[in-house]
Amino acid sequence: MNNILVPQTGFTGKHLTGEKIDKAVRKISDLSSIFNDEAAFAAAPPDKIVYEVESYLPVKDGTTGGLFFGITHLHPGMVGNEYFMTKGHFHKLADRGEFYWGIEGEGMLILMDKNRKTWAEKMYPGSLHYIDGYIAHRTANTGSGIFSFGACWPSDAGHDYDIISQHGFSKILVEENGTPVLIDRVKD
Ligand code: S6P
Ligand code: ZN
Repeated sequence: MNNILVPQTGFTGKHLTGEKIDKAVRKISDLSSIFNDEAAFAAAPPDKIVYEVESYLPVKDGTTGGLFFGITHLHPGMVGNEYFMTKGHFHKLADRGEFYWGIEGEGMLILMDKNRKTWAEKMYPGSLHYIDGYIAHRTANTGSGIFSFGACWPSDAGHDYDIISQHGFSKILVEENGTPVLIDRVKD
């Protein structure tokens, strides 16, 4: 025994391999109250996959001082004029930050502070994004192929989905004349 170990988990650049990988799939039917256009949401195929998340969770959820590492793959598509997007969340321990980085395809990181001020950053292969604590975050696929990005966050951060599922972000990302634009969300 020479104390040189072979890692049991790998990162191919786009996918995670090996042990302790958690996989989650989110379909249209899992995303009620996320999209603004309720009629378009009701007409969308419920079994269509919107995004998949692979996460390497080397320590127990809630552990102070540990880190989690994940890759999200957002499929291309629209609900009405809104791009396919993730649910979005604040962290349960609200001061916990996170890194995101673009791997493949084109997307947008949509951010909102506690005062409901919303802005967005373009994501593309090689883009790097620091998400400060107390900032809600969600991503949207603005391209025509798969949009994949990486994430690294503290293992005690947790996820608070309730505020977003009840009140949304104050702005939504829609396609206008083939271009993504962030507009005020007016619920009819
Ligand atoms: C976790 C990190 C990502 C998201 C993933 C799906 O803190 O931000 O791994 O979980 O992109 O988004 P959501 O909003 O459905 O968790
Ligand atoms: Zn997060």
